[in-house]
Amino acid sequence: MLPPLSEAEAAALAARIARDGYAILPDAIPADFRQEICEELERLERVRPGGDIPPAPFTGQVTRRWFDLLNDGEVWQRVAVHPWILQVLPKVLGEGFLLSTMGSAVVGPGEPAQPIHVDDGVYAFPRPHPNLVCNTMWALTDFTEETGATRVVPESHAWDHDPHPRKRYGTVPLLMPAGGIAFVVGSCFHGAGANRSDHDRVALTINYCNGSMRQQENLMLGISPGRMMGFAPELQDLLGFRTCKGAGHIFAQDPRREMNRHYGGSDAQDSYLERRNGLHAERTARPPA
Ligand SMILES: O=C(O)CCC(=O)C(=O)O
Repeated sequence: MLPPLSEAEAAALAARIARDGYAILPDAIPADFRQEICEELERLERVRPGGDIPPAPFTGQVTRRWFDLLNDGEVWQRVAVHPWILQVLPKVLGEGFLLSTMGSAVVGPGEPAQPIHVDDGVYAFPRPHPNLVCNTMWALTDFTEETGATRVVPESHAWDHDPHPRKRYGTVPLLMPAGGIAFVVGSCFHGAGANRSDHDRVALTINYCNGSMRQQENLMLGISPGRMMGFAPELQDLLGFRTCKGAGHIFAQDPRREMNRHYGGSDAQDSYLERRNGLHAERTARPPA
């Protein structure tokens, strides 16, 4: 069990994120929690081998990305509500922020560097703008130059343009031993580094957004309702059971009440959740050229 950050620690971290566009929080994932997550990733490799998307230049040729994780093992419910992240993000994204997307980023040996990009490009708003997105990169193995630590362009979050695909930027690596979590705001230029080691760089990318923005992964439609009703209230809030400045209502109220009326008592055992693993090969087949 992690003791809470002090208010001063949380404020200092938020100030660094505001200044640089990113900040590292070391020793944020206790060893037993890390072990549980790694075992769950091994289980996913067995049931949905190679990750949930086919190899591609941007997302990686030998990088395994699993999504829709809240429909998988229970451990993901605890990942989403990491207490230190929940302490820091109100200072970055404002109250009422939402979980936006959860994915793994298991970068295999030999993977070249990912193109430098921003995570809030999905909104296509003119820059600079208030923080819409904050990613949290979870280092489950050491993030080093050799293993392909995420690379960021310091202070780029304040720039008035998105990265140019062919331009080379001055990047720095987010070096952290396994167990660290790095916060990277959505407008900060960044990308996974090249993995020149002989082993996987195992990471999660757990991404949150301002509470009035659409979530990047369609969590509201994707998560089985019966299952969602069993989640902790703070996770339900992150999924949209609470309105943010009036956005996201049902009958002009927080959705929690209507969700309980509609789905309270629903069966958490949704047979589709097993069938979806069986659809893996179909889902990840490369489209015909
Ligand atoms: O894996 C990383 O280091 C960065 C991942 C990332 O930026 C992305 O997939 O959008």
